[in-house]
Amino acid sequence: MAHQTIQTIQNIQVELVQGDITQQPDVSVIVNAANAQLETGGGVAGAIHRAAGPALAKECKPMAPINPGEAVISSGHRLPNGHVIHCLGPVYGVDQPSDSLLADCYRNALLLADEYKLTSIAFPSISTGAFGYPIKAAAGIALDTIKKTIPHLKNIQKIRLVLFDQSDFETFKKRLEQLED
Ligand code: AR6
Repeated sequence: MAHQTIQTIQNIQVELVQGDITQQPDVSVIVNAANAQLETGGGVAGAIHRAAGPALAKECKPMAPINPGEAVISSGHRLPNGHVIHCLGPVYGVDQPSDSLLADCYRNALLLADEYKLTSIAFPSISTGAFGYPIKAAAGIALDTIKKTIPHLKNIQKIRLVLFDQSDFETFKKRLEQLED
């Protein structure tokens, strides 16, 4: 892996990697930056549905629509991961308050994975593509929420953030370093 950084918070490993969310075979569940209808879309959702195959959209259909901040779980189908957690991020400046709705995504996904007794999870950067959330603010919310949720987790041992672009990876890395203070 080209770029990777690891920090341990209360015995849980928090990792940042630059890469593709569909190429994380060593985690139990990956998170989808979904649309409300849980359909194939662009970006992360397109990549996940393509890799999982059409059975994923079929399984998700009865769970749709979901609301901003909500998380629902499905199986992983042809993905190397057993499960996918689908989160609807806020459209920046439209779904309000965007900051707490984005925090809800990370918290709800972590608590849902933990409830399913899953031990490792990988997130993309939710809302920072088509939904327009500024990356620096989104990185702060993602990492702060992960840190605040960690004391409530019983089963998860590893939390990975997968950043597609090198500049997004660097932004998250700076924010993670600030968390150590
Ligand atoms: N792996 C990891 N990160 C990725 C990948 C990938 N394969 N592809 C893109 N990213 P987006 P959103 C990054 O647009 O903003 C969809 O069409 C990307 O660089 O996937 O929550 C859905 O159907 C960006 O930083 O999610 C929804 O309608 C981040 O992932 C809508 O877009 C999120 O980009 C959701 O928008």
